[in-house]
Amino acid sequence: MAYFKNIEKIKYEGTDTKNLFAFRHYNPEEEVMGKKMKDHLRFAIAYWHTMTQDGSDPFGESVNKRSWFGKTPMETSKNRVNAFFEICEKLGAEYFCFHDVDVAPEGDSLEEFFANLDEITDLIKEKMEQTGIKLLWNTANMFSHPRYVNGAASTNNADVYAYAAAQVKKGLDISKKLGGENYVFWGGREGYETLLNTDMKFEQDNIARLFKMAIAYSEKIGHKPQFLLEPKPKEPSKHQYDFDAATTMAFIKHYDLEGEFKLNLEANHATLAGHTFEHELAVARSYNALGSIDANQGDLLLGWDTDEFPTNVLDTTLAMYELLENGGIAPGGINFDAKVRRSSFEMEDLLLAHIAGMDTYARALKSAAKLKEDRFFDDLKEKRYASFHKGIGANIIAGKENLETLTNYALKHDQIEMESSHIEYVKSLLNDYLV
Ligand code: XUL
Ligand code: CO
Repeated sequence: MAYFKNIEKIKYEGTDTKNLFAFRHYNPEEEVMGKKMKDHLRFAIAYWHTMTQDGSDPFGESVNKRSWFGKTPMETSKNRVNAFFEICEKLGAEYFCFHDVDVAPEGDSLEEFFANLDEITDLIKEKMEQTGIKLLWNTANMFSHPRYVNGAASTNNADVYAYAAAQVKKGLDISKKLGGENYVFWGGREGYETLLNTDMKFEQDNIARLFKMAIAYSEKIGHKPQFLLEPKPKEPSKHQYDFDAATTMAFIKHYDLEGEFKLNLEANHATLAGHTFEHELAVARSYNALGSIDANQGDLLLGWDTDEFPTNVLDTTLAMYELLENGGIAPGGINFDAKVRRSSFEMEDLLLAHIAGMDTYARALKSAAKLKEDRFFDDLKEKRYASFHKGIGANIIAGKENLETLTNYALKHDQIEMESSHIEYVKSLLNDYLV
């Protein structure tokens, strides 16, 4: 059964089209800098927002109209698989991402949950084979159920820790079964509410222990996806341990996980941490740890995670520039961790929202490629740091100077000529690059 009967596969029609269900900028086969747009962008659809979000909020009940509800939770889950792959195919998205609980009901016991997962992932596997759509990453939801009130790997309760470990093991088994290219850990409740009753070091040691068990198990089963940690500063925890890219890198380095883990960075999490998205991407890139991205945007007037579809061309261009500088994002991708607004409650809004996000990233790719080809930022930075390319600056970089030699130099050159950045002019020129 088709869920979007009246909507054909979305095609590129250019900016003159009046067709709502068409790409205006995303042309998958078009080459940008010698590579197909689809291979630069590696778009992935998020199962949770697309299939399970109902549009409810703390002040109102669900509003989303969805036609995949069956008579039992398992029937609904099966219907969702069919609807989900129809969405991915219609959008031409080649990847997808999911949490264990998104795809199968938890039932009354862990054994039942695992059995449900086996049945549903068999169906997903079939769909993947039919369509050629691939698994970018999966993850275990270790934050929604009441057992996780005090965290999963950071819990005070060893039985909860064991339950979380079982979910991770199953997640890796599923990753192997479906050929997952990455595996994500987002520490939803790995953090604390108050330090009054919290041993921060003990909890972080335990988190690292679980990660090491995951590495050991993936080696044992001969399937090693790229492991990714996803930073977020707060929500649901008041303070989350993986606050931002820099904090998460400190954790990775402290526990000798470098090389094993990279980062999955999300735009809205960056802004919640008080950073721009490009800042987070640049930090990760400086550690050679830029793994994948969760594409969305927040509302800067609100202090929570609104997970909106990305539509800001400047922000996404600066993000895409970081991805190009990184030499691409593979084996990661661009996953739309984004949900439709409450007022967009029709089924077709799921397609329209993704089209908007994909078109925005396509514009960003074209803009970023032009910036790179023109050496816009390269020239700017080269000029800005020019004093380190010659004379005393070059000597500093070469390690030839010390505090005494620099003091002798400074005494003779204390009337320093400074240069203006003309940054307003730079920002105005940058606007010319936005497609
Ligand atoms: C929550 C969030 C998660 C992770 C995966 O803010 O971003 O959906 O991406 O658990
Ligand atoms: Co995310």
